[in-house]
Amino acid sequence: MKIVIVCYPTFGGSGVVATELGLYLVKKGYEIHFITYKQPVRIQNLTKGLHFHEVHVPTYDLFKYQPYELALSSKIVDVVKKYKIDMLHVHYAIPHAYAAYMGKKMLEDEGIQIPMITTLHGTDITLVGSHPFYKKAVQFSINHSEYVTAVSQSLKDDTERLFDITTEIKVIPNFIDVEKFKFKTVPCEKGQIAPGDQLVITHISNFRPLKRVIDVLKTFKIVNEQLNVKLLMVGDGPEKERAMRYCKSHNMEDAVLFLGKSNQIDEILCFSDLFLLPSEQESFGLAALEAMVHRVPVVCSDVGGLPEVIKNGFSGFLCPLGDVNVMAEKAIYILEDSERHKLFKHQAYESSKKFDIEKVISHYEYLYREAKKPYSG
Ligand code: GMT
Repeated sequence: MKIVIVCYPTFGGSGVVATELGLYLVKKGYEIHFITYKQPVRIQNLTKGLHFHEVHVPTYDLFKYQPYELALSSKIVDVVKKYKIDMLHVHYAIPHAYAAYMGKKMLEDEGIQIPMITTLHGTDITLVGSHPFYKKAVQFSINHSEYVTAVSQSLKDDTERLFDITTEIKVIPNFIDVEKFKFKTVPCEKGQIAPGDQLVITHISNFRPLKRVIDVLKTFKIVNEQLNVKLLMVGDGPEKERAMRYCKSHNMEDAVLFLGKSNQIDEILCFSDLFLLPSEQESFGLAALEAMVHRVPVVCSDVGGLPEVIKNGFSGFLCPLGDVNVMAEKAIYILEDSERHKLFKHQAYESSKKFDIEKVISHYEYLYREAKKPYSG
């Protein structure tokens, strides 16, 4: 089957999910065509069956905003026709679902019918999509997709609460290649970061306000008063400077390392002892799942889809949003006793198996087969 995947090419969760899905499908014999404005970061080489088509938007002075959706829908039309594509799978509703719908309509005009699957990832619904400026267009493109998927039950519920949805939404969670992490293939060179028996707490995000990075620092500060710990802050974004200023004003500069955007997430998680994710909203929490597969227990806020990923008291703890005292208490509980810590590490890994790539992707494959049926004539 030949599938076009439209996604963001960046480090963000939706782009990672779309890219890993495409790469896995290629291994299974599908022909995958990524359409986006830059080669996705997780794709190093284009191999047989794996294509990338760049959406180029030339700047023109008349436009205050360059019309990316137009260029994207035209590119979709070209690629579908040239490669005889069977299916469009768009990740993140804005503006991808809208642009794909336009592409689909243009193709219909030429007698080409193509089904479209839209995968909702989170902020496209909860933060941006439901804004009155976008709501009508997002709702329209969701309702005109043949199939719609959401990455958690919580996101499905949010979508149905915030929009008038007429298409059934199927829940297909984020996934991880558990087999790849079964044995530690990368050497965990913890010594370079944390000397002796110092414990490493990690936070990875895009440092947007909803990630509440100051809560990470406040929680860490309490833990640091009782245990020998170091904090790794991985990623970059609007709240990073504020976070750095917080560390300076609280004399935490030696205990907190800001590593910026990293290509070495596996290496970092390999020597991490605990993961903090105090987000205000998280439709699934792919970063938490990535931590778990590396045997890192997670202390996070009890919001969105996180309770579907973290089993409270087993793979980590779900805490009231913004309650840094409870988060610190739970982090200390896990870390202070090495036997208990070992158990939580094992349980975090065991919990990650529920989201193994093999199991989850079969749900997408089922949808592809279903969506193709009426069009195969
Ligand atoms: O918030 C992020 O980390 C980025 C964002 C995105 O859209 O790329 O992530 C969203 O999609 C991920 C993949 O489905 C989910 O795991 C994240 O929980 C979700 N983020 C939020 O809901 C805030």
